[in-house]
Amino acid sequence: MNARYPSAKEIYAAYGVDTDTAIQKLKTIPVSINCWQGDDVSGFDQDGPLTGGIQATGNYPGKARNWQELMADMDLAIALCPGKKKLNLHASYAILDEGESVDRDQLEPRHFKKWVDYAKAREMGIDFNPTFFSHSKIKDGLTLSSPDADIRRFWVNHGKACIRISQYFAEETGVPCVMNIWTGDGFKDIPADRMGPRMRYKESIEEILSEPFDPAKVKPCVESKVFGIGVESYTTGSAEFTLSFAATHPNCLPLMDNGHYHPTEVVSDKIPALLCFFPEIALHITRSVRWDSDHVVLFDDETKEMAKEIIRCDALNQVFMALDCFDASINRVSAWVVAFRSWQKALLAALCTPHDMLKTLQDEGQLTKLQVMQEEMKMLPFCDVWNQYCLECGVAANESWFDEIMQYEQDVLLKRS
Ligand SMILES: [Mn+2]
Repeated sequence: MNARYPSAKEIYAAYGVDTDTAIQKLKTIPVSINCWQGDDVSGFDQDGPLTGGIQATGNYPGKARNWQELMADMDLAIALCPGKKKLNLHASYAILDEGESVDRDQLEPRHFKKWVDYAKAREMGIDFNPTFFSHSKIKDGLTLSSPDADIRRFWVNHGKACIRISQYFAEETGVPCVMNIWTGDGFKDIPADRMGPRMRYKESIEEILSEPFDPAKVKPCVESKVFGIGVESYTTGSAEFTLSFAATHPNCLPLMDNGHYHPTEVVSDKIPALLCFFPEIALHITRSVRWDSDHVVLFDDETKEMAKEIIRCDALNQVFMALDCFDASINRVSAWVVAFRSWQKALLAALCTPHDMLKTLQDEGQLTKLQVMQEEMKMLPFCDVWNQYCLECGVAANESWFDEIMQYEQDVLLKRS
């Protein structure tokens, strides 16, 4: 046991917080790790640039160039993080045989068997994402909302293929698969028709969801966005569009990416708003700096506040959590680790907050004392609880994990040219 833990436990207990329970609880909460942090969202099925309004900036050496390297890098990241993990894949990470060529509308479960084997060996479930970007069949920046019926057909078929693959993931791993639909569809400049693309988008998603699936196993989501690079004036899948779609389509969840809103909007406030209406919601946890920049998640105020809302609302069984950040300017394995550990810290801090006491102060109108207590909670010895959690999970609590990353960089990453 961490020498300072008993004292920290006692201090928290005085506020009615059982840190042992918090630690045990956190070990059971799955958080999805996005595979695309390892290769700057390149995927394995094309060599072109990243399109669809997203961008990975930086050119740090050592990017994974194939599935073997990506899995090896992810293994190191996983080993350095406490807590329960889930794997988050994009369809562009299908693993084809040597010389095999399969377009995205023809993908089958067998193209993901190696990922299933990988996940099962590590006792992870799998989340999935059809890939509606970085592909030649994006016409004038549009996929599911294109006026071209052939283009829409291709992408609808891709979505349907992904439903079948998601069902396969759930059946193989025994864990429900969250399947997120996001497209970068939109316009750089002022459109002449805003509703037309949205009506086509609506019909296309409905067609994708007409593919049979077990809603207990496959959780389709729709993710909104405010704008993208080169898609500044209009986004087909806006916040209002996706939220309304999810609200009116059973078995479809809203997914909120906290980089996909106006900079002064906060997802921490949207979580409880949506939980008033949706039995289940999904999150992409990221950090946007002035735009949807997908910076590495940190243990910062809004990250903490998002975790607090999930715990406060007693919604751990209702909120599917996935990281969605990617930074090509720093060591990519370290980026994975910092992001995952930051969200773990946020969850643990939330689990160690005396929510009932604070809620009572609010309900009794003791708002001055509420402010005092909220500030006081920031000074509790959280670090000692974190250390104990990491100790129990068999990972380093302090920055010493970084030594392993640096060793790996020397031994492996820098040898990739
Ligand atoms: Mn996202």
